[in-house]
Amino acid sequence: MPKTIIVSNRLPVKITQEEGKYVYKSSEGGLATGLGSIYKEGDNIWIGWPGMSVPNTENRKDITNHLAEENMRPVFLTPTEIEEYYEGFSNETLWPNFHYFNQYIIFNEELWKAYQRVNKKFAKEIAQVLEPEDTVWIHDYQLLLLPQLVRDFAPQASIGFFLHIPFPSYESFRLLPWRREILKGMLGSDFLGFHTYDDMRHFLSSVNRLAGLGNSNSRINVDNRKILVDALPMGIDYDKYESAASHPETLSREVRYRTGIGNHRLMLSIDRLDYSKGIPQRLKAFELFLERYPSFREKVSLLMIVVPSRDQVGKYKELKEEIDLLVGRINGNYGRMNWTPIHYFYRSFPLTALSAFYRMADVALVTPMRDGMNLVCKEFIASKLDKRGVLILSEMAGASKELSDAILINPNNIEQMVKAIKKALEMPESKQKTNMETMQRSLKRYNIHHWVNLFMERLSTVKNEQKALETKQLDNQYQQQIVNDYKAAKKRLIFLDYDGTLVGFNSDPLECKPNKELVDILTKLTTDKKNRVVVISGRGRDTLEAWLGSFDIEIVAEHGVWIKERKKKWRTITTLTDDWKPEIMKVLEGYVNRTPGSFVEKKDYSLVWHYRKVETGLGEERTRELTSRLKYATGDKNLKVLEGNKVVEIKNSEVDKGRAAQLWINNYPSEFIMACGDDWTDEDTFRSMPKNAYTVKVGNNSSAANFRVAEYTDIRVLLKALTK
Ligand code: GDG
Repeated sequence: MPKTIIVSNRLPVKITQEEGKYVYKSSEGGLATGLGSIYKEGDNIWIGWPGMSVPNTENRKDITNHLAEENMRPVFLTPTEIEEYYEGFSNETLWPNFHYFNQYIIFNEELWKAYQRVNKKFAKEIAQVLEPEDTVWIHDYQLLLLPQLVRDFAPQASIGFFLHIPFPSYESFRLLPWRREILKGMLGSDFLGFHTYDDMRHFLSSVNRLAGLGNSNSRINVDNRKILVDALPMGIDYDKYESAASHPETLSREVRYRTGIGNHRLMLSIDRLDYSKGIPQRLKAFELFLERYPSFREKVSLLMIVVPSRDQVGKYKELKEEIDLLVGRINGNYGRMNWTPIHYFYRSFPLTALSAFYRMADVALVTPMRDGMNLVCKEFIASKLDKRGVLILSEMAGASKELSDAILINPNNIEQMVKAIKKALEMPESKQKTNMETMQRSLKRYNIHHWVNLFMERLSTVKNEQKALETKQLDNQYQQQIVNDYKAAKKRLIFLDYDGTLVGFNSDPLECKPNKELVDILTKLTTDKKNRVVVISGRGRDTLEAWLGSFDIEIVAEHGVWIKERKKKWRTITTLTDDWKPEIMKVLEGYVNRTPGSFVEKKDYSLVWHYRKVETGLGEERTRELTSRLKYATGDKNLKVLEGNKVVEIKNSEVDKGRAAQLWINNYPSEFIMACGDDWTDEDTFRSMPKNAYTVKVGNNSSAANFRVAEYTDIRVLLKALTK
């Protein structure tokens, strides 16, 4: 039975040493809960670092055995690896870059090398347990290279990747010297999930600019493999937070805390110590609020939990000092005997304590400068059993895309935060309830289990799509099979695309004339009376006539507009009109005016806008605009708009290569049928072929063809083999 392998930097377990013995406590994190339903079943397994350095081999064995009982497998890291790969490259290079704190990035080749080494170490661990049909789900920024490393030794594996932090815009990401290697690592996946659409489009844009790979319908073609990218906001274990809010321990804590804090109204914030969380900005906003609205003094307190993190590292140490100073200043200036403005705790708490805080808070202040998602705001909402309470949420948190009923703020705008605090504290209860209900409904539905199922479903969708598109390499054995069938047949039908299939690409279109080798091949093919050879091309009929007219050959020109059967005259396939051209031409010329490097090609029954020479990205942007504009302009005209390789083509909707090929298939039944082509227009030909036909694709893109070769020269080899 195939298994699922979860991989993350940390295992969902906390190991401590008490009196020389190891004590194991399973982690209560959202991810661990959500994935619990997966990794604890059958042979499934979770691979990761156990969270401490274990130098002794015997101890490692003990830990490995103990964890195996819990379906976990440790990757042991040395103190240097932890320092360089985890604290270094992951947290001092990737973390600031992905959160737009680029001034904090450490660029260091040694740290990058350590990151590569440790990713390889994880890959080795996976290799120990991976079997051909298994699924691998890799998590987060510490393991960006891992998907490709796994792909290298298991080309067929199902590999999913989820990024828990933001993916930065191209302008930020490009700063990293190792940006291409990082993308290559990620593109080893079959499915890549991000929290928000913004993260996903930033990723696609970097892939386009740095790896030169475009996308359509959120799918990218990488090395002959289709991969899927999607926005998949992570949810929380809603039931857990809902039921914790009525747990007796939570209720008794609430009573205790109230005695300490008094009956003041309460605002709550909970974060790990990190510059991305916007803690000083929040404190300044609260200070300004107290200054500006004296009537709220002695009535509202801020309960601020900061969970200790990396406070020996320079930037974090400075941040901690800044927070301490601000809290001291505000409490010193505004505090009274019976009222403390800020209750500040630099420590972590058990779940029931958090739950009591969530219950007590009138307002949650979740104001990060950047956050992949932010689960605290979701937990606050799930804990509000009486539906009272207001969420103030930074628009820089992924969660803001889902929780539009919160008061959304820009954390750089202190004035706006001050107003939001006042608005929240004055919000009528009825309004609080309506907003809370809407958000609760959504979080209940899109909970952590939904997220896990959806991830798995998306991964298997793309795997199925890949299987459906499987195109075999045309090796010697298959080639021989084609040759044998060809020789045995009395009637044969051969469809050949021209550019890219019979000849290579050349920037001078006139250079594409058949050379001596091709003339020889076509002569042999067309002089065999058993053959009907149809060249089926996008080129205009004059050129094709001039180059191929001397052979006993049949021709389809302009992607199926014009056809020329043996010994007959050129004709159009149906009664076509071109009276639509002037109007569409005007639209296209408008785009040529605005887009240097682009031009329009005029054909008898189609117009093509080319943008090969336009600045990368701009052409694609214009294409989106143009195609949506053309949707309206062509709506009543029986035209279709097709996006190709750096072109947009508008043509009569009756016309495509497949329809033209169909005419021969119907009129000239043959025992041997073969079609060769290289681009998206040839896919129509492939799809129109009967089941017993041989279809051969040139190049790496996914295709409906059943065989593939690398270059046009391979087609020549095949055609020579047929006529030998
Ligand atoms: C990443 C992304 C993304 C906090 N203090 C205590 C405590 N917590 C719990 C909270 C919450 C979790 O920690 C923090 O969740 P976040 O979402 O804020 O951030 P991370 O998990 O660190 O980081 C983030 C997330 O991944 C998921 O994809 O949302 O954007 O940075 O669950 O309740 N838990 C306990 N005591 C505490 O004192 N028990």
